[in-house]
Amino acid sequence: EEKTRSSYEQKLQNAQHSVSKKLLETALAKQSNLIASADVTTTQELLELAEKVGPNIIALKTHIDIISDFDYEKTIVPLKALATKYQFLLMEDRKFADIGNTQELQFTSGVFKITDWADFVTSQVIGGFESLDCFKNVGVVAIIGMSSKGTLTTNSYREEALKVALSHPNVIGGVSQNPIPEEILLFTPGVNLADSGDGKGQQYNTPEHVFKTLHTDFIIVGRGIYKSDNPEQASITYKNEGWSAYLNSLEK
Ligand code: BMP
Repeated sequence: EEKTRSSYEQKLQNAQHSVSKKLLETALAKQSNLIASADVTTTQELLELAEKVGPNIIALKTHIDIISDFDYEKTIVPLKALATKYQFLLMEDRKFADIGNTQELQFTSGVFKITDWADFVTSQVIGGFESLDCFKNVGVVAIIGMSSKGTLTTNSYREEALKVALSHPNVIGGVSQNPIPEEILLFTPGVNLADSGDGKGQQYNTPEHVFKTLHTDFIIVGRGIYKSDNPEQASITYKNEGWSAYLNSLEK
């Protein structure tokens, strides 16, 4: 007998962290489990994409260090305004992977000052439990397993990574291509309706597949949206596909 998943309402009742609550509330309010990955390289492209997809997403995932003309006032201030206008969260996919002290500096200093604007960040857990202590004011999404071919996140690595993630109060979720315990939220990148890979190691699944087999909570879509001829329409398609795949995964 196949195990059923918990609904967003059930997860919201059990959520401890303010960012988990905000994500689940936003998902329910917008009937969306879509996170758009904004892997564009200029401020203008970033803001234009946020404006187009904002109404349909629960979070915008950034790689802020690929923005070639980054400027806090011109990039972050208007991005935050769009996040407020369209009610989405900002997820900085920094994938911290160092000792706690260095991560703290990378999080708070430099030009990006991630701590000032990100609602939640991604981090490797390879630095151990205490390396995550510095992310006090945000939620952390721990990298448990990667979507790329040949990744070193083996079964035994994932098991150990999960122990860190599940025990740390700053962790709200995990990135994985495998099911994880329901205490934390599951974020799944590598989602695309048209392609099975990108020729650079990325491996894609459909929304239907990841909700049915992984019981994921949130899908992360990059090129499927921002490379599309019509990103706004593509965000609606992924939003609708993701939501109906979620509803289907509740029945069993
Ligand atoms: P795309 O849909 O264009 O392949 O983009 C996927 C996004 O998710 C990228 O920003 C990538 O950095 C991120 N990602 C991933 O693809 N696999 C992982 O295991 C973890 C990620 O954060």
